[in-house]
Amino acid sequence: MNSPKIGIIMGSKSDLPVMQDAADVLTELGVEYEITVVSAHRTPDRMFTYAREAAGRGIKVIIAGAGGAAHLPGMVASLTHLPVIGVPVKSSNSIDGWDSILSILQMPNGIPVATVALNAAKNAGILAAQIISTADETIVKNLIVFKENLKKKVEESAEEMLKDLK
Ligand code: C2R
Repeated sequence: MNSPKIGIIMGSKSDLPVMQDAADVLTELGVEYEITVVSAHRTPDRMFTYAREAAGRGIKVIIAGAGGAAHLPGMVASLTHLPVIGVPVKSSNSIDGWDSILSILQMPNGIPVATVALNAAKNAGILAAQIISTADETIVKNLIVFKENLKKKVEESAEEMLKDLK
């Protein structure tokens, strides 16, 4: 078994129902990952250690999900040179999701966080796999199959719709 290339972190275990989608799509794409809870607010020392040590452990991309005053992705990005993908989570303490989105999206110049749509952990997983695939032909092949299946599903649903309308 290879060492994990993607680190999935989230501000609370309550984010897991959303963040699980990132883990599931990475499994489908054949990408090793690790997954844990790290909070900038509640566990600042743990966040500091995680962000500072991730690259040394072989992590290539970090996916960070958080809700409400979602400072985790940006703070992690400030502590590492690794690309960070932020997942805004519509959590129990989020007013309407915009708070999570804007606190991850509106980063100052110099510290980017690649922000996906609200609760879009699946896209974060796909994007992380695409970044890793620039140096891994197996993942390129898996991504091509994945995209081909997406296309097939749409074509099949279009055919079914046509049959239902007849
Ligand atoms: P609880 O359910 O544990 O109260 O957490 C979490 O990501 C979660 O969505 C509620 C929400 O608080 C968020 N949280 C953050 C951070 N730590 C926890 N946004 C952080 O450091 O950014």
